[in-house]
Amino acid sequence: MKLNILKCFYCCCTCWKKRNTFDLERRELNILLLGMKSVGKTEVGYILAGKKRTIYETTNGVQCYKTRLPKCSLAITEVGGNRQSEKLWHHYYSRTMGLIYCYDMSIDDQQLQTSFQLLNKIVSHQFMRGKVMLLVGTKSDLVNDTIQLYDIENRFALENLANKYFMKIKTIHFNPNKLESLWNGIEWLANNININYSNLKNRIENDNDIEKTLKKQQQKSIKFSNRRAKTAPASINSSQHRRSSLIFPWNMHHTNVF
Ligand SMILES: Nc1nc2c(ncn2[C@@H]2O[C@H](COP(=O)(O)OP(=O)(O)OP(=O)(O)O)[C@@H](O)[C@H]2O)c(=O)[nH]1
Ligand SMILES: [Mg+2]
Repeated sequence: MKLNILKCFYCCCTCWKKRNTFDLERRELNILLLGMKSVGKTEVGYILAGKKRTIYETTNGVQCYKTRLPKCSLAITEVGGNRQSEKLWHHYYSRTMGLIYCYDMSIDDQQLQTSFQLLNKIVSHQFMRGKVMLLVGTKSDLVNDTIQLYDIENRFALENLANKYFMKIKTIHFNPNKLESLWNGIEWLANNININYSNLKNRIENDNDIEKTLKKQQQKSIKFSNRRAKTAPASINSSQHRRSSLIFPWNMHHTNVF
């Protein structure tokens, strides 16, 4: 009897251990890759996916990259940085676990400020608060006097930003000829997500539910506002009342780079 109990206990422990290891191996972390137009998001994405880049076009819509790390894999989603694509960024906030935000280190001060204003807008969004962010200063190979990371941290008060929105932020330089810093940053990002994985997963489920409800309400109000008023003059053509074609992410151009 005693032996049976011991056997059973041993079996349960092995199963539990196996299940946890298996779960960790299967883990796929959803990461969002954002930044202004031409800052180098696609460049970073291709390097992380281990693919050679042959097309140098701007990203219109979405591009996905897969990266395998020792303990998990990353599903990285880049959304283009042009004005049209920028409007779609928020559709991806609720399902993301971490953010890679790129800014160009070779641009002028005015554009740098714009880039950080955009970053503030992202992290203040209700679905992005409390998440992990890797801040990547790209094109550092193109500037002679590379801006020091602590200058960026001080100038844009990144510590305050992290405290205000309960985030973890790490800043790195990206130089396509020296990739060590990028890989260290990615490891940091993955580790921090893994530490908080189950909480983040629950949070994402909740946020997705909230987003669905908000979308339903929005669609209802669109339908309602498109209804023709009974008092409208007969000359108003019904086609004028047709629902405008909305831009939703599932209608967009979508490319996978695996
Ligand atoms: N020298 C150098 N060139 C870079 C670096 N990062 C990107 N580039 C170049 O900058 C150009 C724009 O880079 P992309 O990766 O296409 O920029 P993006 O952020 O994806 O741009 P959108 O998709 O339009 O939002 C390309 O010609 C890249 O080769 C870098 O770190 N160093
Ligand atoms: Mg791109």
